[in-house]
Amino acid sequence: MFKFWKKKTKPAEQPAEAAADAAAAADAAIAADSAAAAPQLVESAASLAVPEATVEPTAAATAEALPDPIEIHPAAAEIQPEPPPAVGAEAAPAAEAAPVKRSWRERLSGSAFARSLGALFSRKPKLDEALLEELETALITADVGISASTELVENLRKRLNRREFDDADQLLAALRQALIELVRPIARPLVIDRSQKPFVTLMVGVNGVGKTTTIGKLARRYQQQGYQIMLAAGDTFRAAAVEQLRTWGERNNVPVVAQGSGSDAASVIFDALQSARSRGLDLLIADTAGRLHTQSGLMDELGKIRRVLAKLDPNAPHEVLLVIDGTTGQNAINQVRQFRAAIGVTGLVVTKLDGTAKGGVIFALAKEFGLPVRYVGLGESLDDLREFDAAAFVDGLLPGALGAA
Ligand SMILES: Nc1nc2c(ncn2[C@@H]2O[C@H](COP(=O)(O)OP(=O)(O)O)[C@@H](O)[C@H]2O)c(=O)[nH]1
Ligand SMILES: [Mg+2]
Repeated sequence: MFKFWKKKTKPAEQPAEAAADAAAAADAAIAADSAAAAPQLVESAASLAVPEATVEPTAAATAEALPDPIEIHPAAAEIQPEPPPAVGAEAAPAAEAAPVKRSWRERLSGSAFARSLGALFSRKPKLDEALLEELETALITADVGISASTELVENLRKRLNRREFDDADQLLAALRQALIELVRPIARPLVIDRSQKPFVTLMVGVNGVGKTTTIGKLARRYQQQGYQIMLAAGDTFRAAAVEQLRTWGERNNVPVVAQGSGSDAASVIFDALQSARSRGLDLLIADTAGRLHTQSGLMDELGKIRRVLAKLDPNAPHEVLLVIDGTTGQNAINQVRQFRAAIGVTGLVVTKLDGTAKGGVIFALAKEFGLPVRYVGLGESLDDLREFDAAAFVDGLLPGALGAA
């Protein structure tokens, strides 16, 4: 289980964080643009492999008003991420290599979707209009959205009227098929284009959706697949966010490019791209802030990140992953609209589908946008970030007897 995001901010970081808040209030992230023109990197890397190179970043923390002093670990330039320890599997199969991996059903069975459909079909309902209405209500209240729910049920109604179903189980099987067809087009995994080096992925999304956690999981996943990775701490609003990523990088032997909180996100990410490129790394994953998504400040910042990256690589970012919290319901639709307009979105990660999520939001997103869902979060551990699998997902939500019956 990842603990790194829970790490407490060091007392020494507080002034920087307070400054960051003030800066945020003044929307100084943009204004600080010119001040950050000659950015200085703090990199935390390879501290596990090369202990003597470790330098406590306390000097940086006390620098307050000034940009952080340069602190580059001597070893950082020579980082050769170790081949994955015991995980021998290459490429795609590595994702499936976890020994004890909980099933999609185990993870999704607590959702409102699974519970209400389970209750509905377990009482062997009669095939009639009342069943269809109950089904429609269950889908809508499970976040499937009015439009997708209505269409799904309307199709079932037509087939019912054509007497295609002998019993409720057959109707359920037809629903299963329709749900899979709805999400299959968006089950498109992220393919890393090896010709783009480094392949730049930006993580965007509102606060608390799971961006930083997901970066940790993705970095591990790709590291295990043999990619050389760098992270950029582009959520500069909060000292804790920078620290979270930095600590994680130290533990996992992944270089992290960071500046103090309150610095300019675009320049942090720009520097990271330059650095990753000069070292010939494969992947750069950049964190971004999630605050103020309803205001222009953050959206302007994201637009600027894109413009600045394009100066180094006209194709960067190669992937913009919008992270959506699976428990947000229909507000997810607004979030996609806003982030799409601000920076463009090439893929989604839907987190927290375990626990209190109602489960249906992916169907609503599929119907509304058709954007690929690259990954889903089914829990907090590394193995719980899965490539989105349409059939496994739908079967995790529907009553279990289906296949067996
Ligand atoms: N249950 C569950 N919790 C998650 C998942 N992904 C992230 N979280 C939790 O969501 C919280 C916020 O995550 P964080 O990465 O800090 O969000 P950020 O603000 O977008 O960077 C943390 O407590 C994570 O453990 C998931 O798939 N399932
Ligand atoms: Mg974060």
